[in-house]
Amino acid sequence: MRAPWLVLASLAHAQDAEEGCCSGDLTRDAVESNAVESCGTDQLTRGAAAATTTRAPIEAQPGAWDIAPSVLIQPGEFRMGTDRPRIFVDGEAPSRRVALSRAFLMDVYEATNDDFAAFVDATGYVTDSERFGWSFVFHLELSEARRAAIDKAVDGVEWWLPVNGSDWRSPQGPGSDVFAAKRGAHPVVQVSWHDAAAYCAWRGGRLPTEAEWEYAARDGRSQTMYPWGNELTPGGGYRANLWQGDFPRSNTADDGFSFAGPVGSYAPQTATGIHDLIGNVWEWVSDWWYEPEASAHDAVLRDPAGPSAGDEKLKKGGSFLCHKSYCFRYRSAARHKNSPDSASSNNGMRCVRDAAA
Ligand SMILES: [Ca+2]
Repeated sequence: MRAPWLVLASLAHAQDAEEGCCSGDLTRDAVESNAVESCGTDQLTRGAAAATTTRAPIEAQPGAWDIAPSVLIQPGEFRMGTDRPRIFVDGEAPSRRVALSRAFLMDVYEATNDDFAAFVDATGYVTDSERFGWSFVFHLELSEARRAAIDKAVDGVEWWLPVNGSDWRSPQGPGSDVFAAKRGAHPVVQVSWHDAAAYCAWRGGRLPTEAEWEYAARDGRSQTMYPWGNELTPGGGYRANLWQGDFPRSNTADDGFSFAGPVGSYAPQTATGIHDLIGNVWEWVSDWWYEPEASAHDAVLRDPAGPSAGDEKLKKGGSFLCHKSYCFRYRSAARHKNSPDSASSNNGMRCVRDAAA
């Protein structure tokens, strides 16, 4: 049975971690070693035991781009990042001038279970979570009996539990089939960066760079906190699926959803008509993790795409687990990371495509 001290420890950690995070730090190794002390899901990596088999390249399927609607984003300049970082260690600062030279199409919605099923049906693709045989699930998404049967956790983020049999089709493990539960319009989760990149390649697109993602999210308002402005709930209305209540134990779900909800459940977050950039699920972007150079503040960076190699991939937007008390990462400038084979029940993606393609 799951020891109560683990729950108590997690709550104490949450209260102490003003700059903490809700969906980084999840590594496969962390579960086995039980020795990682930082927070969030970038501890949720999987280790090197599996998923080392080389996959066949994914071919773009003609017409697959059009299985989901997209909008045209025109090229332009903006200030990326912020000079008022809320989580300094995440490399939110400094702001820097960025120019994007090419127009691109961006998915209006996060990729859904229905979308991902079309990809799997066409290619027979096997995700990293299926190869490993398990993935990470937020504790409240499981029944008390299921939680009690799991005797492993990650130090500091004990609300993330390794669940055998959890994958994109059954994000909370056996018995949680998304199609049986009519969750086809929910964002696909339990997908690694590898899986996300493969899906976008099949669509004839790619993952956005961090710069493209943030440019689309800023929507011409160069330094606002959120895509729609500086107020989280303008006029009292919710614009994103986040966490209300006392993380990680009590979620009042005032925004309508305790966990991930159907894509497009709120009004578009940008004038271009894009939904759920902030909240619902984290979105992988193509860049390897890096921290911006201070010297880049006044230089114009053209089409930045991050370093050529690394150990962890960037993700943007925050998720339904984000709360200001613990994971204030539901902002346009916020960023976080995970190993490219990690997957969790609050991480998905959306794709882009060069407009000229
Ligand atoms: Ca919510």
